Amino acid sequence: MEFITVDLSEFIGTITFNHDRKRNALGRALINEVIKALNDLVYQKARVIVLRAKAGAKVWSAGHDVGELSQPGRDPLTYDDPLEQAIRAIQRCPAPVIAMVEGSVWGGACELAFVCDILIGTEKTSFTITPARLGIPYNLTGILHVLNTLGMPLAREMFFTAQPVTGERAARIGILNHLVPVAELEEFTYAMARQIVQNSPISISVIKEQLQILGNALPLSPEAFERIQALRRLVYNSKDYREGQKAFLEKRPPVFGGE
Ligand code: YXS
Repeated sequence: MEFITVDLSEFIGTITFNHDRKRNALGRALINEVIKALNDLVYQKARVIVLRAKAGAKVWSAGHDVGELSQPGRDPLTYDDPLEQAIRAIQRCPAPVIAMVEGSVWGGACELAFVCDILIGTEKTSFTITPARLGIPYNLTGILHVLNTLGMPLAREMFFTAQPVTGERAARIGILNHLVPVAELEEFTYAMARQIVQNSPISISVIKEQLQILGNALPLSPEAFERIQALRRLVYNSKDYREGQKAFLEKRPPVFGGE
């Protein structure tokens, strides 16, 4: 594996992001390795999987690889986008996935962390939801995942301001299951993983899937769905979408005109 490392010990799998050069950006190649690792670990009877960055990481993941976002006029977050595939792989994984979040989390990586079953962070953890900073409409399932995790007031604040939420606030409002000192993060996370390993894997996998089905059960009329797709097309056909990516690649603040 080029962009991650994988380990399995005493029924506990570990997937570690290992692409510091791009701050663990979620490009297609890295995502494909994560999905393969999840499948391999389940095949090898892992009963819980820890998803993490390397110890001491300042950035857990910088989110979707901006260089791989679609050209203007095309949907940037389609069903088959690698990030969406990774999100579904975590949701469908029969073993609980614990996000051990050391460092800052950006954009689509926030959603990837939010769909993990348990999130454990430190005072150095932060979450920044960035679509509005890049002129991106985000997508329906992603917004549902964020809404389910944050609730409406915080979801609005994070989407509209694109400002970081600190680990301390994330723990206080329930995004993080636990906030522990950096020095204790690994020990605390793996102690919880060992607790899970002692329980019935078949019971846990069935309860996980029931929670998944109920968590995503929102009625949506075909008309509402079509309206949402039309709204999203407005954004990814906009000049703002072009400007968001251009500004990032030119390492300058974007100048949005709202059209
Ligand atoms: O210039 P070089 O070649 O050295 O590469 C730099 C960055 O360009 C690269 N890099 C990324 N490349 C592609 N996609 C990314 N998301 C990304 N992030 C970083 O990594 C090299 C080192 O970055 P640098 O120098 O900025 O590191 P730093 O330690 O000073 O700052 C770390 C970050 C994470 C604070 C900074 O890299 C950053 O702000 N990255 C962008 C975070 C972001 O806006 N992510 C959202 C991506 S779009 C997304 O996830 C969804 C589509 S959405 O927006 O809808 O949620």
